[in-house]
Amino acid sequence: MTFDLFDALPADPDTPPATEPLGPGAVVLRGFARDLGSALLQAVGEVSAGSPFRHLITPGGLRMSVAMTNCGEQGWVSDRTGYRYDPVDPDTGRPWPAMPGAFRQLALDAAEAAGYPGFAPDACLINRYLPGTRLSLHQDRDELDLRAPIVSVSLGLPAIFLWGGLRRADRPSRVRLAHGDVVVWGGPSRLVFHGIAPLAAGDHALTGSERINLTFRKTH
Ligand code: MD3
Ligand code: FE
Repeated sequence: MTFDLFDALPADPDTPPATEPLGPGAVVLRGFARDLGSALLQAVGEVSAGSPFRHLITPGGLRMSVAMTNCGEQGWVSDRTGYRYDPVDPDTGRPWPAMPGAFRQLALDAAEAAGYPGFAPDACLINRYLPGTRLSLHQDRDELDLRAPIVSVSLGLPAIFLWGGLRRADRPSRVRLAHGDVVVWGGPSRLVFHGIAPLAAGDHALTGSERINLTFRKTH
């Protein structure tokens, strides 16, 4: 066993990305998607050309602050009647754009790196944040198979992720998610309450004033 001063230096940008356990079944893969950032963002542009970003209405009648679109066989939507996965974009009347191959491969690779081999998502929800946009504490439980993990990819401006517990009242901890960070949530962490604090203003080289988040899910 050796220890020297190099151990105290900041990580070389070329070293493999670190994996940080976040909780039972949940890991942060720091920078896992960093090199893919511009290709992923270009694909987001193509998806949103077919199914534009929109502010969904919650069952309670509130307009969501985050703008959303989807790609893949299923898309998450909300309206006055409730939340659901739908194979058709209600705004265009057409199926959601196909999931780009680079998205599918990244989700598979990240899930495997986190210990969930063979992840085959049928939905990718794309969230767009501008300064001030927030996502209040919620659980994701509209998916039929809660054994599959969710893979999330952060692009553009950094955000503070709020990570609570299994009860809404559990006080959340705060985790900074930056461009290229990938988080895999499975096992006992799949049903934790979580959210995003209001986005701070900034200027990112690839997205300007935006944060984009991809969440890959197996819904059926
Ligand atoms: C933990 N999105 O779309 S991604 C969501 O950054 C959502 O846009 C946030 O929460 C965002 O539902 C957070 C991280 C995330 C996604 C789903 C989870 C964490 C999760 C599901 C269960 C537990
Ligand atoms: Fe969520």
